[in-house]
Amino acid sequence: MKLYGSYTSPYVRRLRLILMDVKYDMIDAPTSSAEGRAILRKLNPTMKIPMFEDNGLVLCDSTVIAQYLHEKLARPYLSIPQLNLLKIIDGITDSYIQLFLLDKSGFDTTDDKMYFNLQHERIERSFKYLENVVADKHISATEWNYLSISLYTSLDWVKVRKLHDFSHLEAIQSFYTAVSHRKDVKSTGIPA
Ligand SMILES: N[C@@H](CCC(=O)N[C@@H](CS)C(=O)NCC(=O)O)C(=O)O
Repeated sequence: MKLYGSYTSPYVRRLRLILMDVKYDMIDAPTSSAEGRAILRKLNPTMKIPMFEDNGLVLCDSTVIAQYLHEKLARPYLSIPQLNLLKIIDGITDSYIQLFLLDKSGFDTTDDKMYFNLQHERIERSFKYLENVVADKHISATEWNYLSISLYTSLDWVKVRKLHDFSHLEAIQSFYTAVSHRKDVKSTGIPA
């Protein structure tokens, strides 16, 4: 099994966390480097990470890769309502990835422009929604599964990149603090 990605990507980190006790090869292929892009170009038309390869099967989306791995490792995957929550977490993550790339491309993403406003509204509404979900314990630090892993990796990415301050959201902040102490979370931390 080969996982292609970077050590900074929140999507790749989710898979690194579910593969903690499994033998696999991690291939460093960041989308921001020419070398990384050359590796991805050979197999992955989306040119996004994570990408995963096993016995000639190439998968290029974290949700699909996670489903494949849970089936292969005979672990229970997420229910439909949990997958829906995962997509709300992904909504925030994807919007911030877009804003991050736009910012790196020289745009001022705080400008009052339709595209930027759409991302900001999605992010704000999704954070408020997830605050209630976490307060109601539908995602919890004590239930370590692909959903809690995904929420944590996205929260940590937006925090480390200084993209979003969620400290006023009590349930999310407590979840984040509790999970931060985990050994596997520490060992997969985003490099400075
Ligand atoms: N839906 C994809 C999203 C993956 C994604 O956006 N990855 C980012 C890195 S965290 C990426 O490859 N960005 C490069 C680009 O958008 O060109 C998944 O869940 O795997």
